[in-house]
Amino acid sequence: MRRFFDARQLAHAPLKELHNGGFADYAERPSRAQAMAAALGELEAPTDHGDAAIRAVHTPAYLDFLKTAPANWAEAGRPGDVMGYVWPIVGRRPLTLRRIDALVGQHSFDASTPLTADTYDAAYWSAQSALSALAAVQGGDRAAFALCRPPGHHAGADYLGGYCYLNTAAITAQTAIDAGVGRVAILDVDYHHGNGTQDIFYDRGDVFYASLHADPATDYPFYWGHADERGAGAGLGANLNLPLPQGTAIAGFRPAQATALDAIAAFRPELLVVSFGADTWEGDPISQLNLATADYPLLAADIAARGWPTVILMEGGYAVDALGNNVAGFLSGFRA
Ligand code: Q9C
Ligand code: ZN
Repeated sequence: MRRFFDARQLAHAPLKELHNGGFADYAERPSRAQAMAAALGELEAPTDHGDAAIRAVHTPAYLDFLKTAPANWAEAGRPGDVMGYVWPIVGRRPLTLRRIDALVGQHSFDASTPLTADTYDAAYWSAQSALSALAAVQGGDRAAFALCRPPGHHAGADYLGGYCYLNTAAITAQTAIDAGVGRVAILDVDYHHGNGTQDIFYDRGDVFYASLHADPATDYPFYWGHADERGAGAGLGANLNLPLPQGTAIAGFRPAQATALDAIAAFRPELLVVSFGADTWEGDPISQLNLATADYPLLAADIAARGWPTVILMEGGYAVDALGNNVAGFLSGFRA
């Protein structure tokens, strides 16, 4: 299986995030990618596909914000990385504001996703890795992997959050649709609900989103991912959330994944995009599911058995020492 990664993805390195009432070292750190790269061996540099695919998903105002916020923040005398500290509550009237402090609140939903001068470039190359994996599959490969970092599934059309800036899964799915693929399914098996991906395709019938994740009644991102969110308009029925209780192990996870795969099969996708997170692992420092390293090849084999051309994109996973084995295991199961 071809695997894509660009060294420019490493430059994004925020210092701290707000975590449980204090500032903690940023969990989505460059060493994650280095650990995965060490375990996976040779990785291919992506082709630069340009930014049309990024602009097909994200709004012009948001992309402008991502590119200009770090300089505007510094100019306003704000030390450190760009991070929101005031947000418009739901229902607040739309306002056109220029002040950087207000803009960051309008384009984010948490205080754990700082923006640095290197962020846009790293996220751009993360998206190019995803697009290169898509190109491999469109070229006839059965499956391909992109070591996306920063991750993407929490980013919406006009907002960042959850360590995510550009939604790589959405960019991949939309690019396939624009190339003439009729139906794309996204299977999200990261620990967290992929709120950004859900939002982007919520009223669309051509992209099916299915997610397994810790119940948002107890877990981030709280405001999305509940079982009664089933899509809207033309997308009604094309969104499937399967929240799992904290502590769920393979005995609960595997049948839930089968439920998601059955729903995807009924949709008859021409392409599958997998948002893969290894933060479902039992030792993950910020998560509460109980998958073992040996479970990942099995879960991947269950997906592979369905036979759909598949683009696998990296999302979360924060136990840096275990990450390489968990990701390599998942990919090995897919090959089987
Ligand atoms: N105190 C991904 O896995 N932090 N993002 C939660 C809990 C945000 C995870 C704070 C977790 C985001 C891609
Ligand atoms: Zn996650």
